[in-house]
Order: sequence, then structure tokens, then C-alpha cells
Amino acid sequence: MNKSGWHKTVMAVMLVSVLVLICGCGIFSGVAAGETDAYEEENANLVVVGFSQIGSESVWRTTNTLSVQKALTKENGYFLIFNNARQKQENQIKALRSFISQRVDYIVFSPVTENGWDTVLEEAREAGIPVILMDRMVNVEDASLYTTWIGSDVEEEGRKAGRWLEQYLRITNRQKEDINIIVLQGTLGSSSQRGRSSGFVEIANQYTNWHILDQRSGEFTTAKGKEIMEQMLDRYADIDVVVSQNDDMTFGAIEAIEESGRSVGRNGDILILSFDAVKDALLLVEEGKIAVDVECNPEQGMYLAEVIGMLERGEKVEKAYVVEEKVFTKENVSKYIESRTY
Ligand code: GZL
Repeated sequence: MNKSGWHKTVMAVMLVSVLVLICGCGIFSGVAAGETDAYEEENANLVVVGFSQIGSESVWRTTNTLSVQKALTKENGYFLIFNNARQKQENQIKALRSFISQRVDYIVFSPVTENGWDTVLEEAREAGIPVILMDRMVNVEDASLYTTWIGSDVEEEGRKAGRWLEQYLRITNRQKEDINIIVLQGTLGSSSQRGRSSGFVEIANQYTNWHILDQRSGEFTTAKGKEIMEQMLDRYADIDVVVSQNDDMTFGAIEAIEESGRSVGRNGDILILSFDAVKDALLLVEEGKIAVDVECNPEQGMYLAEVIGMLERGEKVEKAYVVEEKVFTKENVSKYIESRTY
């Protein structure tokens, strides 16, 4: 090969080498690398939160999800990874394991039922990832498996419903009358169902003339609530009270009762005691179809952001944060309806 030919070859090799060098050290892909670096830089300081939500079974649940998404935004310094478990514990466990493998900064979840979480929570602890429970509670041997819990005192919610009924029966001089009660339970084994059931029963057990004829799970949904209420109406001719553990089931129950030819309300055949206090239910309280609605506050996102902020600053947090809640009846509901956003 003559000199010039060799020279050209050397130049070509050098050119290729320079190109490889540029691409290799990322100068060309530097445009991409620049974007990647900028992306990583922009997100480097975000607090990464893995959020496993139970599902979207009720207005309450979708509102709860929205409250978290509104609080944990990128503008507020968060990178939120959201998973909808569609009511299945195995999907929540898979999601938690995925969050662990992604080495998120925090895991937040609302456990669909109380039991079966010890192993995956131990895995999170071994990975050094704090777990924040929101809404529902877990039943674990070792409470150090979660950092804190934000939610409602559901047992007190159950007592509030019972206390309203005892007061109403006293005012209407029916405290000696036999009172036949049906309970539409939420998701069986969930802390909400267990708490509302035990709280109401604590009051009911004080009255030998209160008879809980039957209780079945409507799974916190309108469709299932209606189906179970239809079965109860077929089975029991004389129902005085329905305790429905969330408004979505209540909507279905009222449909079933009215389709059966019976009526609801203080002057009707059946008194309805409900939980959650979503806007459409408050309108039925005002109309007189729901006798009492015990609030369960789904707006927990701001509490969550507060707690994560404290943890980020190395501050001590409480083991539990209980949100404020009211009781709505015809006497007080009207002034709250306008401001209800869900
Ligand atoms: C209450 C929450 C319940 C609501 C339902 O703490 O877990 O689940 O009452 C929701 O509406 O589905």
C-alpha cells in the first residue's frame, strides 16, 4: 500500500476512532445523555413513593386516591408510583415487592384486609424502606413493621351509628319496641368492616330488644349491596333498620327496598344508617331517605405529605394519625352539602 493510501487508511481509522470515542463517551449520544442527565438531575431530588391502593370500588376510594395524587405531585417534590390492586391482596403484595426492588423511598398502602402482611413488610424493613399505612390497618405481631398509620377510628364510627339509633328510638318512644336490624358489611376482614361492626354491636348489645337478624358483605359496592339487600328482603318480612357500612352499598340497598314496595326514612318502613358521607348520600340525608350518615374522611393525601415531610426532616412521627369526622342528619346536613367535593 503506497504512503498516501496508508495515510488515508490511518485518517479513516483515526476518524472512526474519534467517532467511537465521541459516541462512547457520549458526546453524540451526549445530546441524549444531556437529556438523560437533565432528567436524572430534575428527578434526583424527588422523594419516590410507591402507593398500592386497594382499588376503585367506591366514591370514597377514588376520592382517597385523588387526595394522594393531588398531594404527592412532582411540583411538591414527589415521584409517585401508583398501583391499583383491584381488591386483591396478592396484587398488593406484588406491588409492594416491585416497590422494594425499585428501592423507592417510601411505601404507602391501604391493606385490603388485615391479615397476611408480615412477610412482605419484613422484606420492606430489610430493604430499609419505611411503610406508611393509609386508611385500613394490618394485623401484625410486630408493630415496628410499619412506621405510621393515617386513617379513621372506624370502631368509633360504628358506635356513632349505634348511639344515633338509641337516641332516635328514645325520642320517638320506641325504646321498648323490638327492633329488627340487617347489617350490610363492607369487605370481610377489612379493618373498616371489622371496626364498624364491632363498634355498632358494642351499643346494640346493651339492648335486648335490638335484634341483628342477619349480616352479609356487600363488598362496599352498589351492585353487591343491592343484591344482598334483595336477598334480605326476600328472607325477612319485618326489617326496621339497615346498617350499611358505606354509601355505595346504601345506594343499592335503597333501590332494592323501594323496588320491593317498601319505603325508607324516619316515616318509612326501614331506617337507613350509612357510612362515608359522600355528597350524593348527603343529598339523600337532606331528602330524608338516609336517617344518619357517619362521615369517614377520604382526604388523607395532605396528612400523608405532612408525615413524609416530617420523616424527610428526620423528625419523630406518631404511630397513628386519626382524621376528624362528623355525623350528618337531616338537622345539620344542609350547610355541608355545597362544600362537599366528592
Ligand atoms: C373506610 C374505607 C372504606 C370506605 C368504603 O376506611 O376503607 O373502603 O368506607 C371504601 O367506601 O370502599
